[in-house]
Amino acid sequence: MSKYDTICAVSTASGTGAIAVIRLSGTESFKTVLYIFRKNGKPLDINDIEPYKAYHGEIFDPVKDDKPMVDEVLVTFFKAPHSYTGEDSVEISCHGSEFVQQKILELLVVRGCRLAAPGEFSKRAFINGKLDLAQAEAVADLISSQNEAEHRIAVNQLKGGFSNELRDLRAKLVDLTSLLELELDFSEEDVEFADRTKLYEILDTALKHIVKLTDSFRMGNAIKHGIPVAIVGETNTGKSTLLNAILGEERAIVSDIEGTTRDTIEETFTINGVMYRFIDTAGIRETSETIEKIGIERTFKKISEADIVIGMLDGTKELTQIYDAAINIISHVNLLTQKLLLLINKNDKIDISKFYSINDDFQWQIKQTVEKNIEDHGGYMTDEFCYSVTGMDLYDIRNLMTFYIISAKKDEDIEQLKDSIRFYTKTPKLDGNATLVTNIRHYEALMHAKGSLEQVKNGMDSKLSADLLAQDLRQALYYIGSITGEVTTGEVLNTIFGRFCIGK
Ligand SMILES: Nc1nc2c(ncn2[C@@H]2O[C@H](COP(=O)(O)OP(=O)(O)OP(=O)(O)O)[C@@H](O)[C@H]2O)c(=O)[nH]1
Ligand SMILES: [Mg+2]
Repeated sequence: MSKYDTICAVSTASGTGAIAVIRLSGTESFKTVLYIFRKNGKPLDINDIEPYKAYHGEIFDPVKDDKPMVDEVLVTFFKAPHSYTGEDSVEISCHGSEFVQQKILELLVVRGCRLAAPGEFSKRAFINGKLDLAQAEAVADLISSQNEAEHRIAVNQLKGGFSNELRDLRAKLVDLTSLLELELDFSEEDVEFADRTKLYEILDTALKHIVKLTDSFRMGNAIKHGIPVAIVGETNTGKSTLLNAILGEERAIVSDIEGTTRDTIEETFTINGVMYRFIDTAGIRETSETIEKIGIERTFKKISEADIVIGMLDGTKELTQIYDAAINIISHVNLLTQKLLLLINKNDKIDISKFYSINDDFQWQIKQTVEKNIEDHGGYMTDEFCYSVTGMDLYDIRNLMTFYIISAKKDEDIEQLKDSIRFYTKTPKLDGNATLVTNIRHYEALMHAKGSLEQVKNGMDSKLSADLLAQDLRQALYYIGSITGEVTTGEVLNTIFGRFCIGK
């Protein structure tokens, strides 16, 4: 299989649409199409083709005696290197019938074209230097983007914003390496050319830069996959009912049997342009049942990964039980980094006046739990701080139990809840140039680079020789280069492009 063979694929979504686009790329693509294309009943001469112009005509079957028309089409020719792949390419816009699409592909394959593998067009664009790896991955992100924030990140990455930042970073580190390597050449003479203070300075800026990028991953990931909102609480509190109500569909099974939900159920939902990932979890209770136990372990894992935790409490229970359940939930979140919304559910079945006079002892316990939580995570409670992490002031915390008394079965309560969720979400400030890392491959490479740079720093602290320092620096350079594909292996390319769809 030569890198130069000509490939073809349907590039539009599979199924029947008004039109479909079939794409070809490779040295033979013009010739192949001309063999099955006629304009005004006549074939076109390859030398007369004007690229970037749409030709109206017919695809016909040249093998059959009567040379029947297959479809009426528009054909555009792209001359290398000015095409997506950097090779000669052709796009055939045909009618969207699946039969027509398959028939045209068949005619192309009979003429020697090969069906493209997933992502092969983008892979060729990368090999031919039209896109770097991060940009090629941005193409995939752009195609799958579902909201404004996702779209903006993908466009920025596609335009090369992220790649440029990495190039700057790399340039700094290359400077550093060459300074150290200069010392190597004179190692016999035991001199230090590279000013160590200057080295520390460059290293620190590079590290800061990397940390900024890796820190953005949590946000980037939230934008790409939805901000995680875990719905947790004891069994039968109405968690699944709430999930269904938010989504407006019967996604999770609801029943009055305790322990109905055994596994986590995740579904995305967009509120005011921000995508959330709501996670219904197995109800927390003491159980000896193995599978349910695993489910509950997952619940705790989901709590720790969520940005927002919705703690469901059953309002029909005894006050003391509700308080205990609330305290249990509070103690499982990190109020410094996570938002907690405690909901007392089933208000349609209770007399809410029972919450008006809260038992002092329990108020005090809840306040203690909140304060301890914040202190445990290295924070300090002031009224202002309390508000910033919980969205409630100290007074509210003391009266936590009177806060959100809702019914998961009442539409107006659900609408209010959605408003609160939106209100408590710190939306990322995304100016057009903000670089957010959204790709796990990039994140891992940056974390490795960070590790290597920290090694260099430690090495300098303990006065390691220049050659050992340079070795770690080269490692860092390798990892950064792997993001844009400056250094890469065939295997890595295959995994990356293999995740694309065919025709991309
Ligand atoms: N009256 C009333 N009943 C509710 C409300 N929300 C949920 N329920 C009922 O409470 C019972 C349990 O609801 P689920 O949503 O299955 O509870 P869950 O928390 O998911 O329970 P597990 O999956 O067992 O942990 C069902 O019978 C629901 O119809 C509510 O606001 N009012
Ligand atoms: Mg459930």
